[in-house]
Amino acid sequence: MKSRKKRAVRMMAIRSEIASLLLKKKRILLLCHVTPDGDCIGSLLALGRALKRLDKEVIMACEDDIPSFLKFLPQEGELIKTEDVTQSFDIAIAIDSADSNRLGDKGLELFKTQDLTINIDHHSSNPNYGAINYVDPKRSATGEIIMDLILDLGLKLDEKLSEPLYTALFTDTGGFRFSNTTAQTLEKAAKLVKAGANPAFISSEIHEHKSPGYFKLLALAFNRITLVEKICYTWISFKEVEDLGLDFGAAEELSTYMKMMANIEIAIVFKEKEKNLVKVSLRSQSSYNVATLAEKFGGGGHPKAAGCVIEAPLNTAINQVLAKAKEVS
Ligand SMILES: [Mn+2]
Repeated sequence: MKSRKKRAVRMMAIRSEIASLLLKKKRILLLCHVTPDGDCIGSLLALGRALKRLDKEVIMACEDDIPSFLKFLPQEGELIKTEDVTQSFDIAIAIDSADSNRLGDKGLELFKTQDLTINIDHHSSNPNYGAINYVDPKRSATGEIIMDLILDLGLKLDEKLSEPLYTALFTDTGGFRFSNTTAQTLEKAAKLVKAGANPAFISSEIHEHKSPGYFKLLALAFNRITLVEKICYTWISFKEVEDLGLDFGAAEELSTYMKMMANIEIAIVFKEKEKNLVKVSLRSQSSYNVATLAEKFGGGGHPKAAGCVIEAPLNTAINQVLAKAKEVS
């Protein structure tokens, strides 16, 4: 209990240090990770909008395109590509990025070359790569930390801030279903709804705008689900994604569906991004720690949800992960 209290005090001290730096400095760069998700885009937009209200010069940048299910969040031109960032900043903040490499090539270069770097995240595998690090694995989403930070900055939550924050919490908890959902998460979600976030609208934007191709892709993947002992896996090739007119970020929740299968330990989705580049999504249904497995391939994440990228043909990647999966438990 004592050490838990000490930790909470230390975390609060780091947060207020970050808040006072943000109040002092003028030019701030916010960066999210590659293949951005609802937590990083939502956190980025909420913090960026908050800082603009404090008359800061804010640039919000992402290495990759925003996936279609999150296009309802940013306003036109609000979020730019890292390759279009030309100015320099007093502070660069990495948001929700478990590792500095997750910022992308250009993102990492931008991050490293600014005066002060801050790393705000909730992945336990985060190696504290910033000059200042606020990494709290007890939070369901980075959005929880950003919400506290915005309140520390003395701002009031309204619809423009609460919509992206609610999206962050909602997506990283799988709609408040995953084991990372805590009383604190739900209390925060309730505050966000009171401040103007519309749960039905946000949920519908995220889940109910699927193209016919999306269902065809799921059908392909479901059809070839394979069970090896308590491991359930499937795969998708980049050609299939392309032929259905989808982008790489499509069917991201495939691993969540797979996890619904009874009596499995882990679910794995192998998704080929391009030739010889495979994104691996790992989900645990048990005490099996998938972050440990992901780390063996240079990836990371949470004990029950993790991922890695393997440079190899699809078949080789599958065999490598299955072989290692049996060593971890
Ligand atoms: Mn997250």
